[in-house]
Amino acid sequence: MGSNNLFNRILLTGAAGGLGTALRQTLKPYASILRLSDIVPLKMGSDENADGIETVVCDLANKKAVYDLVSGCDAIVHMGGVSVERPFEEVLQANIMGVFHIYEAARRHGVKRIVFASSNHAIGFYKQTDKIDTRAARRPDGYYGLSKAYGEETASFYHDRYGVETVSIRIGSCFPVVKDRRMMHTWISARDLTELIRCALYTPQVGHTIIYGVSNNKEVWWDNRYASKLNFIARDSSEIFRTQVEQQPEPADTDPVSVYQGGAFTAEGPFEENQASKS
Ligand code: NAI
Ligand code: 15L
Repeated sequence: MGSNNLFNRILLTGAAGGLGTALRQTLKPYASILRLSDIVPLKMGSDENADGIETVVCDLANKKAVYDLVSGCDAIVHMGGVSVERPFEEVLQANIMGVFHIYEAARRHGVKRIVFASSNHAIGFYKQTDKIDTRAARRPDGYYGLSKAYGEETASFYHDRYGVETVSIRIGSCFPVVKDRRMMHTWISARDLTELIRCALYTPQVGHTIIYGVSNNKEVWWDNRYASKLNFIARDSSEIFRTQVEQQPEPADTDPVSVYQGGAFTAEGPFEENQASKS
């Protein structure tokens, strides 16, 4: 599909979330219809244009519901799911079963292109002194990171076996502002993420391509040379936040937030007490 062609219908999952709320306006120009979905009801803001927008409440853990959700779509931007470290059973339903249901539905409905919101937590146990490319072995930093590793491998399998193409974006930290020192390295602006998703939707023959979703920050840990075919050019940089971030107290050198690329996620869990109280 050329860059001027509209998709007929793009499905955006996780549309009620932080990124989904931003993306549902910025992705609209790329489709005649944007189908927004989330497990929670979607409320359109008073400043949002609802023309060409459909909304569907759907639990990604429900295979039949996801099959129906994907019907009539020709591309999927899969943002939905648990987005932080949580007990494995929660991650299993939303992220692992959820990804499987999305890919099965894509295969059965003939969807040819998926953009998968992977995460830096698929490689979070690399040290902040490491510089890695997208071929480095995964080092997930928790159940959440494991689910993103599973998502990337599912994308690879569905391409090899069924020809469904995916760009897996290992998103760094996409928030309106940089919150801490680590994010000076990992931050991506919503504008750069939108542009990266545009590249991921329109670049021909991506097969399964992994790319780090990061802005043009001064010091990055990630090398995107193997994703150069996407022609993604980041325009923003975390430098504008440096002065305010450096006013924060400096964490100890041994603190996980200073040691690992995944920061505090590497020390979350394992949730045994929470699990015991639930069962
Ligand atoms: P978020 O937590 O704000 O949004 C996720 C959305 O998924 C929520 O609206 C939630 O209701 C929905 N969801 C959860 N379980 C679901 C289920 N079973 N069925 C259907 N919907 C379900 O997260 P955010 O920040 O918007 O992230 C979006 C995606 O990007 C996530 O997949 C996250 O893992 C990924 N990501 C985000 C990063 C960031 O910096 N914001 C960094 C790396 C990855
Ligand atoms: C993620 O994967 C999370 O979804 C997001 O909430 C942030 O924690 C981000 O990674 C990060 O590493 O900053």
